[in-house]
Amino acid sequence: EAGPVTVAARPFAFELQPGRAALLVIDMQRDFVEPGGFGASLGNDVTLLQAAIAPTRALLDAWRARGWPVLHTRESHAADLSDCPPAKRLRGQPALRIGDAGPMGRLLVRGEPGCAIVPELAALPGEVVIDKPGKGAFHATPLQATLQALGVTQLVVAGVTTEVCVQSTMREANDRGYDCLLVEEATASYFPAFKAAAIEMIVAQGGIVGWAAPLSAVLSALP
Ligand code: TIU
Repeated sequence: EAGPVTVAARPFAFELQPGRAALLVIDMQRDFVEPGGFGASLGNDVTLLQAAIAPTRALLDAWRARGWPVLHTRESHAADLSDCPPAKRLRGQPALRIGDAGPMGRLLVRGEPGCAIVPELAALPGEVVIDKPGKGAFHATPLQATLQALGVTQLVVAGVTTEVCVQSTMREANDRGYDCLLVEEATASYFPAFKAAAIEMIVAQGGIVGWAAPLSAVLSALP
């Protein structure tokens, strides 16, 4: 592979290593992005998340064209909910709970229509899909072993929602020694102010969690 390339990022340049930098697309599932799913059941305006689809697709196209590693995650549970802590399922007073049947099937249950990644971003054969019962993608998943097997040391991160599963995953990855770059247009939140704040939290203090950059800075840097 070629040597590192420099992405103009905050808080300072990100030295992206071709072939070592995986694209990690977090939870771009119908259950978060479309009406009638888990995100809507919590009272959220899901249309706010749809802006992340096209920029994430641009990253996928770039990674796929170069043959670089792509991984997707899905927040999901087994049909018997054995991997869903009662504290998660019973929290609050949502319209529907995890495992309840909605218009896209049972919320956040593997194999149900709503659990699928949105069609624009669906995984291609050979791409890794990690089913994760938590918000962070390392908790109770094979993600760490998978990244090690691929020789990945850096994560370029997209997906939803910025301050929940994306930030949790970036913090977990940071603690495991990965350099993480969040692509700003390729992530979204039900709370735009939380998205902005999460990005600031990540890059503050000399990149205490990682880096952030606009999509154009990433795409224009790729060899
Ligand atoms: N509710 C919310 O903002 N997010 C989640 O529940 N999961 C993810 O972020 N994927």
